[in-house]
Amino acid sequence: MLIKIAASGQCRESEVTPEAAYFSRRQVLVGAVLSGAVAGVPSLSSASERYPGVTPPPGPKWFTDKMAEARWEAVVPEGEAITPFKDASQYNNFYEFGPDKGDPARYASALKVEPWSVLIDGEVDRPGRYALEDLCSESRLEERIYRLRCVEAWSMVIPWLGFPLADLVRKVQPHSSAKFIRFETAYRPEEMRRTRSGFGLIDWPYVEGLRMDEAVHPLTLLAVGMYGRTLPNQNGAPLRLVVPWKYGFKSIKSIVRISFVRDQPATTWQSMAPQEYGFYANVNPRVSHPRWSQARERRLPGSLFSPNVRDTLPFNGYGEQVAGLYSSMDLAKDY
Ligand SMILES: Nc1nc2c(c(=O)[nH]1)N[C@H]1C(S)=C(S)[C@@H](COP(=O)(O)O)O[C@H]1N2
Ligand SMILES: [Mo]
Repeated sequence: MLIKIAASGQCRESEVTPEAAYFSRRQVLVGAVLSGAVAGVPSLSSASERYPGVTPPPGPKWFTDKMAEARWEAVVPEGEAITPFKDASQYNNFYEFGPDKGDPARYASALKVEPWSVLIDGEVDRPGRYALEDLCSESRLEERIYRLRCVEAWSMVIPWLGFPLADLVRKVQPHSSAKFIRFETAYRPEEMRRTRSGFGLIDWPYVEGLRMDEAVHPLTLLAVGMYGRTLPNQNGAPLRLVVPWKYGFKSIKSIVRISFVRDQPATTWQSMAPQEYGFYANVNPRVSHPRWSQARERRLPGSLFSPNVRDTLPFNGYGEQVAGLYSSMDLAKDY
């Protein structure tokens, strides 16, 4: 995968910074990586010029302010088309609003996303309840165009707007005893219609987790927007995780709690069906789901007559950047 880094839509050779070098090499220490930002070239085109047809709703002031200095196209997968906004925002998995792909778009507007705060707890120096704008106050928004591969064998290419999870980790200062991060989605039965029924399979709230080295990897993003606007509710507003080399279920939506913990947390899908969904959930064409192959995927949008099927890549195409995190593991066992 080739990755282009630019401060604006125009990617000039001179703007390809050491970050680009990072992404083409295997091992570089985290922290040095994305902090050396491209010099402040003003972004020339507005979000609406980039994504014609996407009408940004009025975002909160902190978001608008940050957009003025967003770094566009910080990561771009070479030669792949961005999925139309319509598909990315109408074909969703967000089980709190129902099991059908159209349910989140239909029902997630009931979720009240402003104001929003996140509880930071566990093994950290600076625990507390943070307003969302305070959590990202020191971070610059970046646009990351990532492949998203669902465990159900469909995929999209989505332009996220967010900041590295590593920024947040640095801000709250975990202790060395914190080996994993546990994330929790809001659980609000009044606003999330599917969580009201007593017979759902899922034990709410939705929970996900990452090992600390995965969490601080520079590709790991906390997204607050997509397609040059705030996140639609159905995509996990106002704050969701994006881990592009893992199956989509790791990318937990509408986060209200981030806990720094000693032990590997019990996560929603892994707890529900451990023989089908692992904690690591790295995209792996060689490890089949017990009920279907993971070797190929349907890139959306497609149609019955043109299903747009392609080979699934190890680590969803991000192996060069992340395979080193797993060098001592058997990924057929730790799937
Ligand atoms: N809280 C929560 N987060 C979630 C889910 C969910 O049901 N609830 N579904 C996951 C799955 S299976 C996928 S594929 C992605 C889908 O993200 P998208 O709808 O923004 O494309 O969200 C993930 N995050
Ligand atoms: Mo998924």
